[in-house]
Amino acid sequence: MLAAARPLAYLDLRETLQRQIENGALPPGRPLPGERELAERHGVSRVTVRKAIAGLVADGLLVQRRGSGTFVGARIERAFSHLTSFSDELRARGIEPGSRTLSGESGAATPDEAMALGLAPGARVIRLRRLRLGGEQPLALERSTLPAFALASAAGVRDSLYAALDRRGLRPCRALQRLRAVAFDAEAARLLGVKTGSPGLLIERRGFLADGRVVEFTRSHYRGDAYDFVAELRSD
Ligand code: 16G
Repeated sequence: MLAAARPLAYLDLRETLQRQIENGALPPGRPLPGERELAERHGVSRVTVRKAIAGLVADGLLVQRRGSGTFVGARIERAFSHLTSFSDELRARGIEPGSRTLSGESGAATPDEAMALGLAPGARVIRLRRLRLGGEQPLALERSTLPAFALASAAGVRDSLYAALDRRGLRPCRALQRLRAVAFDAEAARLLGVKTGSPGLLIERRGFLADGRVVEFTRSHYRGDAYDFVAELRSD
């Protein structure tokens, strides 16, 4: 029996789908069943299904891709207060991390880079620009600048920068981070597969070694529709 007459049926359906997303019955990236199938399965009208889906899209739990349907959003929770790498965080969540190097070079530090890394102006640095992927999905764009002592060359970084630093015993043990909201410009949006102007999170990280040297200055642009940054706070 259709329940279109029940004005709040879409809220029930929205809650049911939300629960299924949260408990993993509908895992990230999975296409949502079609409108007709959902309507039949839950005994509601297709209008109700459409309304429930619209609400979950607005909440970021579902994403609609033109031409290919509605998918469970692959939102990833990242700790904001632990020093981890992109690759480690994704693997811990059972997602295969990936990296596409867009450019890698070495050159003389600009005044900004010299300041961020605590180097003399003009010192040699290595720059790396990468598109970061989770499975096949682009999730972030990262531009890292490192002092020359940190890496032999940009080519030495395969999938993980921190793995490359680890191999030289130079993984940062402390970092300072700053987070800011941004709107993606056309180039970033194209690489990340989102619309120009979509919201993003810019996170700048300066990573330090135990002896106080800065080993990394990275500007990461994370997709706002894919990430939640979480931190535990204490009052003392
Ligand atoms: C994270 C870091 C970034 C670091 C990268 C290394 C944030 C905000 N940024 O994305 O600073 O360079 O991980 O990841 O967490 P990788 O070892 O997978 O290359």
